[in-house]
Amino acid sequence: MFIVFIGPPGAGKGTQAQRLVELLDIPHLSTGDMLRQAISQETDLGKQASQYMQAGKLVPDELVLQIIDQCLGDPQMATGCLFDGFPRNVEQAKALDDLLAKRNTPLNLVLELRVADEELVRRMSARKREDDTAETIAHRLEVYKNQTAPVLQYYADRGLLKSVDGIGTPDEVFERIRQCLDH
Ligand code: B4P
Repeated sequence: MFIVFIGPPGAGKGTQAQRLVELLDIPHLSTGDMLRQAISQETDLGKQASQYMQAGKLVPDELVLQIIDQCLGDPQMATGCLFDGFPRNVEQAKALDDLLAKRNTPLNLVLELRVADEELVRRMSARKREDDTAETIAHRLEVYKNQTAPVLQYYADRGLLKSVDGIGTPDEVFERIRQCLDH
């Protein structure tokens, strides 16, 4: 099963993704985690990605798509995975369609996690990650509205989108996600 997990920054995608991959027993592919790992290991990719992440911008598509293409080549990903934080713009969504079509493995479901801006700011401010300064958070919310929100329409038009209320305890949110999967 191939699932895409979309939501604004700080919505709790990473938090819920960990539970979801355990439940479904599929690999977890988080572009954010992979980029942060590349930065901490000071790889070429990390050096290129760092300036964008610090500024709250999207990392260029060609870098992100290289990672995804490489990961999808792994036999562990042959029958499914959870894409967490990817795709983040319509170009990435189209590129993912092409990559999956080449492998004859269409996307099964797109889950949107919905959280209001005030709560997002509260969660990210409490997290204190390097890219969670007030200025960067504000920019990331803008980027989400301008570049990532259109991806929701892209998937809604294909009948793949299901939306989940992300307000509540992590257990409550996960229960809603489980109900979505049951349907
Ligand atoms: P990501 O790593 O994807 O992270 P995120 O959107 O900031 O957070 P997430 O939604 O996973 O929230 P979390 O569970 O941590 O992106 C970081 C950056 O990487 C981007 O800005 C971009 O620069 C770059 N990037 C990544 N993918 C890219 C792509 N495809 N293309 C280009 N650039 C890309 O939760 C947030 C906090 O809330 C945590 O502290 C958590 O404990 C808390 N929380 C979670 N659930 C909660 C709940 N129910 N109640 C209260 N608190 C909760």
